[in-house]
Amino acid sequence: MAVSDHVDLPTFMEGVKKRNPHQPEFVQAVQEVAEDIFEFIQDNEDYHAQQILRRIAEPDRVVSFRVCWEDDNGNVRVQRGWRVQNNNAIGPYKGGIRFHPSVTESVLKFLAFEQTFKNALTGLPMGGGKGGSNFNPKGKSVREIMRFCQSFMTELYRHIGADIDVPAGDIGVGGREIGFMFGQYKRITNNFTGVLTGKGLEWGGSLIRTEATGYGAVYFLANMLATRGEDLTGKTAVISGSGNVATHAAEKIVQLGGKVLTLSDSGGYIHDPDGIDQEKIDWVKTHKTHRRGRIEEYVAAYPKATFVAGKTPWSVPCDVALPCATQNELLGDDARTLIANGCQAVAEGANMPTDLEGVHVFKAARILYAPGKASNAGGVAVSGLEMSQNSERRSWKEDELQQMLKDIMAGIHKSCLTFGDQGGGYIDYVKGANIAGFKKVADAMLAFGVV
Ligand code: NDP
Ligand code: 2IT
Repeated sequence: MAVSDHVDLPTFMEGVKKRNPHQPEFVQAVQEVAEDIFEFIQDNEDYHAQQILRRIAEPDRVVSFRVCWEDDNGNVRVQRGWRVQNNNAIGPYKGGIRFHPSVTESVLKFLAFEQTFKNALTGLPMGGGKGGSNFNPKGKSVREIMRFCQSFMTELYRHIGADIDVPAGDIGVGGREIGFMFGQYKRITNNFTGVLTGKGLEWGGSLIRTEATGYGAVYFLANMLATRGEDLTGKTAVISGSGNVATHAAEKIVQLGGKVLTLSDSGGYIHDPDGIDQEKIDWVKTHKTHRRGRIEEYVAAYPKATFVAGKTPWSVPCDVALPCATQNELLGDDARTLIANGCQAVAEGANMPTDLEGVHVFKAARILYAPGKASNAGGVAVSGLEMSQNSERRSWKEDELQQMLKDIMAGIHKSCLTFGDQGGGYIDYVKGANIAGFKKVADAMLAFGVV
């Protein structure tokens, strides 16, 4: 009998904590997965003996580097950059780049770990990775952002490649930053290749990549509601964030007949009882993305709305909730409040927005609750399609891509049902997503032996 057979969940987690001191986000992400996987692998000697979960929870490598740049006043600034290559069992490493002052090795390790399962769920051949820097884009000029992106890529380029590791955007990194980084990659390597996704349409990007994460999250939500014979018509939605994912989730909710009540940023949330319609969403997009404004200013443009400083929007009664800002933005008490106010379904647009206590509250209440690795996979899925288009030197039409995105989200939903159906009409989507994602990566790893 393999020694690892005797390791139970608490002992396993003790080891993870010991090996990753001061990395609470990473430990949290591993724990959430391990809780489901331990039960699943109980009877599977191979997964145990080959220590598959232990190996997935140890990144293939973590590259850490210095990023020097000059600000507009000629001051030398020094940031830290990372690329975490978590696992490439089923395809090249793939995952976004985040620029935010809260970025640490722990945050990027948790994101790369989650990405491994998420990418497997899409059905496309992509491994899991994540990168970023503690650089704060807020208040920086466009020239400063360009210089930073160029300096970041001057180190990153040696670790990535179309068949090695393909980064994309995440918090603080959108089309503009991808452009600066792609320009620098091409300048250094003289190689025009699909090394990044989220590119501009003129230089190898894919239609609907910008919309894909938010749209996909709402498609997933609609799939969940359909299991109970419901749809989004007339449903009220509370959404956090006001960036790429939040605004496109809001847009799709409105298109499917729902009413969006809130959006937020790190300063607080706005509540618009009339509903945030397409015209108001367009205002938010321009205001946040192009003018780099704050959500607080929404109330000057739409005076019936109120702004609540320093708070998240979970106390606003709603039918469905979509956390689309950042990790650990929805805590145990918030989950209890949502349920007490009658919320039926939660679909995560962000990565790990619900803390472990909140996850347990949602599970115990048996509501429709989708973890980010299932419901926000639409973004990376269209990134995967962008990679295919680049390899083939072609581009699909918008309606073809819309259909592919819908099909992929429905496929992920089906995988969750396969492994998460608990009987009595309850589907544990966390368990379903964890097991379905794990199984695909684990089976590939078994084929490769001990490497
Ligand atoms: P953006 O940079 O476009 O927007 C981020 C939004 O979240 C902003 O409204 C920002 O507010 C808010 N936010 C960021 N950090 C915090 C914080 N610490 N506290 C409160 N609010 C915060 O990023 P995205 O929309 O792309 O990403 C949002 C989430 O979705 C992230 O968890 C990301 O990992 C996830 N995701 C993104 C995908 C993508 O394709 N872009 C794909 C899958 C998941 P402020 O302006 O004040 O900073
Ligand atoms: O968290 C995510 O899935 C992303 N930020 C998108 C990754 C990608 O490679 O498109």
